[in-house]
Amino acid sequence: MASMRSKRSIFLAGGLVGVLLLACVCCAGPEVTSANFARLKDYLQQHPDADIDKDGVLTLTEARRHIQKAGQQERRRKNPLSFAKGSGLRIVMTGHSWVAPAVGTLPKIAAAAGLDGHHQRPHLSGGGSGSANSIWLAEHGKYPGKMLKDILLPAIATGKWDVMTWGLYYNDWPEHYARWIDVCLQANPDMIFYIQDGWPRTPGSGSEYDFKLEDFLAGQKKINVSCKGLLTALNKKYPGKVRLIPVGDSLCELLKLYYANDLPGIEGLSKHLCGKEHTIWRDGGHIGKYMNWWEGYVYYATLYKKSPALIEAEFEVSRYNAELDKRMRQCAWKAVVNNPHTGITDKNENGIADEIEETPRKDSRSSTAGDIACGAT
Ligand SMILES: [Ca+2]
Ligand SMILES: [Ca+2]
Repeated sequence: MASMRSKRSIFLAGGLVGVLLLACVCCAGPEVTSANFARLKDYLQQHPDADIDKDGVLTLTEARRHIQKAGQQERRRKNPLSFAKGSGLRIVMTGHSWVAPAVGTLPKIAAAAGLDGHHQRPHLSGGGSGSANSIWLAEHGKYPGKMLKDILLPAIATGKWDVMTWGLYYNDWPEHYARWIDVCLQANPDMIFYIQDGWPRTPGSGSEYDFKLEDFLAGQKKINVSCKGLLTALNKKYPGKVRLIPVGDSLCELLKLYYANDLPGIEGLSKHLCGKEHTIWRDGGHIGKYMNWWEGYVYYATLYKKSPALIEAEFEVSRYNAELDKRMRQCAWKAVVNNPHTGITDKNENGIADEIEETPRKDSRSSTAGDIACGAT
């Protein structure tokens, strides 16, 4: 109950500051303080510690700082800065709306795989505000129009995180990733880094029948060229440290099946074009219903170096269509083992990355992994 009151207080205070900021922008009058604004006066009475210089007057700057601090404390109470090492990975994550689906499903997939101690600490934000550069600025209170939001940096400083991930975005250059990497490696030299790439999208309008598989594959080819340049530059500076989460290649594997009429349960390319519910995309860019599981599988396959086809568990998507789920898992692993920037191979095709097998055996093919030809070619 006390927590609810506290959250409500923070919420109301946040609204209060928003109103005040607007007032300050609109009016070139005297400084707004508790001496001339009743709501600030009320806030000071409720939170006497907000008066930083103890002069008995609460300024707008003091109120903002107090609200920021209360927000940080609330976030840290809910999300500890560090965890003991288990069999799972401890992952700090940035990204945007194309990253968010996997952030939601990966913990459930990891738990179903029997991993304990899988922890995620995401700092996501929509569109360009979710880029590696933007999240860095937000964590330092330098993102235009946004309050300081230091979610990841205090956690990274504990040195108890294993992996950091980002979602590829326009105008993120190697130096934008490098400053994150430097901070991470200083705290934990064993950390490994992953960039989730993008995928091709449909035009905003038109008929689905106008789009050809070759067009999507050509779009992905361009994305792969960009990724190659980025990863090459970063691995030159941090040898073997920066890898790819190849969602783009994997989505193309799903598209190949779709165009081969072998993607059960998927009714169309994009909901905004065909009006159907179960589609690859919902608006031509963001992925459709249940595709969040597919993206989580790609993350799992890359980070844990195992095929999600080896997990004996049902999820929401498998209950919708078990065959679709099976193909999603296969397409995740296929892209991961075939993309050179993941660092993963599976020569004996048993669904376990060769690098984590103690004694990889040739020709010991698993019955559960690799038994679907994922893709038309
Ligand atoms: Ca004061
Ligand atoms: Ca293997």
